[in-house]
Parts: sequence; structure tokens; C-alpha cells
Amino acid sequence: MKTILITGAAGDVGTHLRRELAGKYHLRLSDIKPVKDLAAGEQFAPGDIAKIAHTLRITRGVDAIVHLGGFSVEGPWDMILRANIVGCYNMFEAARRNGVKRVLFASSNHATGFYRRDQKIDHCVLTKPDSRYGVSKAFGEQLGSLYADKYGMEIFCMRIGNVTVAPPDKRRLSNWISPGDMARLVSVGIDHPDIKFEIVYGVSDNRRSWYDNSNAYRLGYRPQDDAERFAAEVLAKEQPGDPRAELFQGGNFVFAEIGGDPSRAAPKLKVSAVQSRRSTKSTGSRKPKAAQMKKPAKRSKTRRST
Ligand code: 15L
Repeated sequence: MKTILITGAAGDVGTHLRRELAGKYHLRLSDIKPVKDLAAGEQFAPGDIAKIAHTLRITRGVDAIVHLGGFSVEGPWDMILRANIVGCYNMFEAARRNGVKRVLFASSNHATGFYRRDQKIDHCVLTKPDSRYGVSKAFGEQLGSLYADKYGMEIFCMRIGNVTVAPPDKRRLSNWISPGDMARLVSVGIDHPDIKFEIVYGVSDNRRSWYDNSNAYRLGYRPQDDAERFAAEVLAKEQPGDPRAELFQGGNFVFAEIGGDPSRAAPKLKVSAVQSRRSTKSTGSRKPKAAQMKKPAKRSKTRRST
């Protein structure tokens, strides 16, 4: 049985994966926080990914790494830098030095969050990050590309949507992935015999999907869930949102903050009516024309985006 290192294992996605992958792999679970209630086949390896000595220790002797660790939403630059840039570099570098070829990188839909919702995007589009967080995910993908080309490593980048038992809002009807499908995608990334560098979308088979996930399907991903079964319930309680969040795939992550403080409100953007719907493949270079900067709005308490 393969031994798999999961970083960020104390988080939500890690917790779902532990349950879904139990018995299939030996799991080495790493996090800066304690990982509790270890089951048979699980081992805890504490570590701070911003420290190379720690990443060298936790990656030793594993068959593959599922790198979930880092800051998982928009945050101040110093936090993103430490956890998602330095931490990500340390993971790839430690994997290389320890001879671990296969790395599954938890990228995010926010690496492409500035694509409009009326665009369908595939694995070939240019990144369009919607936040510092999104930039850090684009960075991780590029680092993976470097390690694949330069060192022959096997890199599987998953642009993950929202991993929850049920999609919490309308946006997530398009980017939701059930825990079961997430585990199915991770298993493809671990067990596919011929990965060099791949980008796939971590989404279920959602009727409202913004993604052409044919690359994942080509590699053997067979999602079994569709967010549509939650649609009536989700839409019934959906409140009218900010038009900017309606326009872009990244939702609230597209907002800018005053002075870079994510707890403060975004400047107002002038948003024209959504242009005619295009369901064809994106060019990858087209800029959304509808948004222009305007003067700042009032302070908001919201920090986490939807
Ligand atoms: C992400 O990348 C975040 O890690 C997660 O917390 C969700 O916010 C998700 O994106 C999303 O877009 O719903």
C-alpha cells in the first residue's frame, strides 16, 4: 500500500480526504496544528511548511504528496508569502531532495477567478488570479511546471472549487465538489501511471459548471455527483449579491480592499450589463471589459469570501 503525505491535514479538505481515502493508502498527516483522532493507517507528522527542515522531515519516505497546506482564502501578503509561496517552494524542493516524484498540488478556482461566469474554461487557459491567494495558486502551478520539466517530477495540479457536503450558495452550484469526488480525483492523481504535468479542475459533474474538465476525464476521473440536486434549496435562500460577484467566477475574491486589508470593503466597480452569453471556449487573453475602478465604498466586516 502506498504511503501518502497530506499537508494541511487538519483543515476541511484534509479531514474529508482522511475519511474518504481510509484503507486505500497509509496516510501521513501533517499540519502546524494538531491532527486529532488518528485512525488505523494514519500517522501524524507535525510541521511548519515555511521551514525547509520541517518539509524535509515530513516528506521523507513517502510515495506521493497531496499538498493542501497553506492559507486557504485571501489574506494579507505576509501570510500568503509565508504559507503559500515559501511553504509551497519548500514542499516541492523537499520532495525533490527526498526523491518523491509525485506531487498533487491543491490549486484553486481562484487562480482563474477573473474569468467571467459566461465563459467556459479548460485546463489550457492562462491563469487570471482574482486575489493574492489566487496568485499564490498560480505560482504553485508554475513551480510544479518547473519541477516537472527540470527534475522529471510528476505534478498534478487540481484547481479545486468548493469541497463541502452540500453547496452553500449559487456560485458553488458551479464549482462544488463532493468529498467523494474529491477523493476520486486525488486517487487519479496518485495512481495514474503516466503523469508529467497536468492541470485539472476539482469540481463534480455539475450541470452549471464553468469548466471544461476533459483533461481530468481523459486521465480517468469519473465524478459521481452533481450540485444540481441542491439547486432548488440553494436558490430559494440566495440573497441578491453584489453585481461584481455575479459577473466573475471568483465571486467576492475579485474585490479589492482599501490599503490591502481584506477586512475592509472594496472600491465600487462600475459593472455594465452582462454581455451576451458565450458558451464557447475562452481565448484565455480576453480582458473583462465591464469592470472599472470607482471610488471606495464603506467598510465591511466580511473577511472570508464566497
Ligand atoms: C478556495 O480556494 C478556498 O480554499 C475555499 O475555502 C472556498 O472559498 C473555495 O475556494 C471557493 O471558491 O468556494
